[in-house]
Amino acid sequence: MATKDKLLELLSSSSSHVSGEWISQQLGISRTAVWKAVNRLKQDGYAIESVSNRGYKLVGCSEWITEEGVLLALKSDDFFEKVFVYDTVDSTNNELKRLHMTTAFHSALAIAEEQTAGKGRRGRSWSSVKGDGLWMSLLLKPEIPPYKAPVLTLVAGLAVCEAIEGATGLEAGIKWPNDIVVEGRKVCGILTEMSAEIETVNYVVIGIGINVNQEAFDASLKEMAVSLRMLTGKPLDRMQLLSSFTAHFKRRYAQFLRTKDLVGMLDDYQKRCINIGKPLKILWPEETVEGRGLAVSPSGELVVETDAGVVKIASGEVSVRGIYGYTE
Ligand code: BT5
Repeated sequence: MATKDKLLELLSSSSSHVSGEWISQQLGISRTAVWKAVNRLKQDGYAIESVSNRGYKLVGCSEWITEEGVLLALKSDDFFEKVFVYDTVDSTNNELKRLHMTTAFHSALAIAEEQTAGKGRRGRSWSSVKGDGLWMSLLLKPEIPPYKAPVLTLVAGLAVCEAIEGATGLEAGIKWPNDIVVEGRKVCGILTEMSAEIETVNYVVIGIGINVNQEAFDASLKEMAVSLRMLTGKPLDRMQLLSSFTAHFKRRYAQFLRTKDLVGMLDDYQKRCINIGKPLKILWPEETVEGRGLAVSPSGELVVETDAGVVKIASGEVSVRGIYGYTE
């Protein structure tokens, strides 16, 4: 670990000032080396207060996503075998799939400050401006048949809601299957892709885009999109949100692996699912069917009551009345 990373760990574990003398003893380096490491962290965007006779204190996290910051947020555990941090990348989903072709790993996290070709579902694009969001992908290798992979979108969605609520106190809902919605607008989208054989999954890539610190959206998105900052009126520490998301995700993923479905989290999921109890439209390629959301099944399907009876849908587009301008 580089000296500045060790220093960051020391400073983050202390709530008061720590003296240069003490740091130099802990790290086994000279006072000048401490001073240099402090300056490197400041260059990385960390706010460090220095007070004569008292020493140094970390008063603000980096505005930018750095590898040290990400590792610190992940609390140095080994859930992810590899962690990749980018300034700019086309899409963190694409990048993880490319990396996996050349180096095999069991699990990985890729996170970028900016995506130049962020992807939504069915060829749609995902706006991922520099510095304002958490644009990240998780590569995992669950031992499940391919038809169960879409459930991971739901598992990740639940963890995103829990992280948002913990960090902001805002009530976050899930518009099945892949939108996280706060106050009627989309704050996060999830895109799960996979590589599979007929009977087994090689890997899944769960791509998650959370709007954190945007102050506004351009005309094409402003009716539908919102950021946490726009909702709370203040900027949010993205690394804290990442830390909280990974903690929730790990717990929910372990629950999923036990039964390979939503059984262990079904009540929590359904409480957050905004499709339930609402008039909605199922947008199938050949027709649009109106109905009312009844439930989400343990295997992750949306159960809808329609004029023709109750149907279960496993994937697809659903509009919910009252959300994103669908009002008629
Ligand atoms: C999604 O698709 O919502 C999945 C988005 C996944 C993005 C992540 S970011 C990290 C990883 N790397 C990637 O390349 N992708 C993943 P879908 O349900 O198809 O919604 C796409 C639609 O959402 C667009 O057509 C826009 O209408 C809208 N949209 C685009 N950018 C948005 C944003 N930043 N916030 C809210 N809505 C947005």
